[in-house]
Amino acid sequence: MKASSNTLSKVLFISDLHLDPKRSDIQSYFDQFINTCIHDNAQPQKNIQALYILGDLFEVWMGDDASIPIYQHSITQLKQLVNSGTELYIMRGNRDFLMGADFARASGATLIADPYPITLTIEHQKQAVLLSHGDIFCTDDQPYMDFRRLVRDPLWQQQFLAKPITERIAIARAMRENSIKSQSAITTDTEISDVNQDTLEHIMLTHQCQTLIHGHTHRPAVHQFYLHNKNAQRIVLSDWYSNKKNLWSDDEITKKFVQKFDSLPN
Ligand SMILES: [Mn+2]
Repeated sequence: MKASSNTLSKVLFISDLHLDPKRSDIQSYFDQFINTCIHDNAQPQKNIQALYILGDLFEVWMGDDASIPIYQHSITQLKQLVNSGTELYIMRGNRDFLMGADFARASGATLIADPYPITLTIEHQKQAVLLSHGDIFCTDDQPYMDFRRLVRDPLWQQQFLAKPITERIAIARAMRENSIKSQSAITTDTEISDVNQDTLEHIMLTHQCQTLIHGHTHRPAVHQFYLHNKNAQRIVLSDWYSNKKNLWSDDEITKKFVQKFDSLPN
């Protein structure tokens, strides 16, 4: 097979796009990204096998009934990507944790749990890789972890989603204002806590994965460390508005570099 230096790889990982109708620049990057994938799927040997979106695809999600109409354009884009041959896996983040079955149906995505172990074939070797949004590792921020436990409770979600949309928006606004007062990490992106190393090592060991890919902290990097006396790595994806839309592919996990979306072919 002829090697091509300027094509996307087979499995892609992105997170923290924070798509927002008010941010047309990010929307147009997203459109360009999806169109590039669809274009590649039409080329022999250039198809994108899978796209993993590891949380915070959307800036806010107030329930499928409220938010699908707002994000219909992006959802249609995702569906077209799936129709062109890419498997789409989406994890809920701390912004869009209320994405549900109607969203999955409309976008063609499979919603995946957090954390989520997968097997990637890297340099002809199968490797266990753990995927996460990343906020589960931020255990130094106890107020945030308390908040997370509350809003991820199925009963709380059921009751929240049963309320009228206007009431849900008001509750979310009040929660945000409350969190600003308490200086919790969910306020602004610069205040997001970083991960706790002990927590993530424990979770990686539980899943027997030496590689972890996550987003959320908006601190893109590759961290190398030892886990059970073996090399381990933690790949942190960037967000799409302050750090310029980086993505990771399964190729790059071996190459250890971040590919700028800006460098993708038009
Ligand atoms: Mn997040």
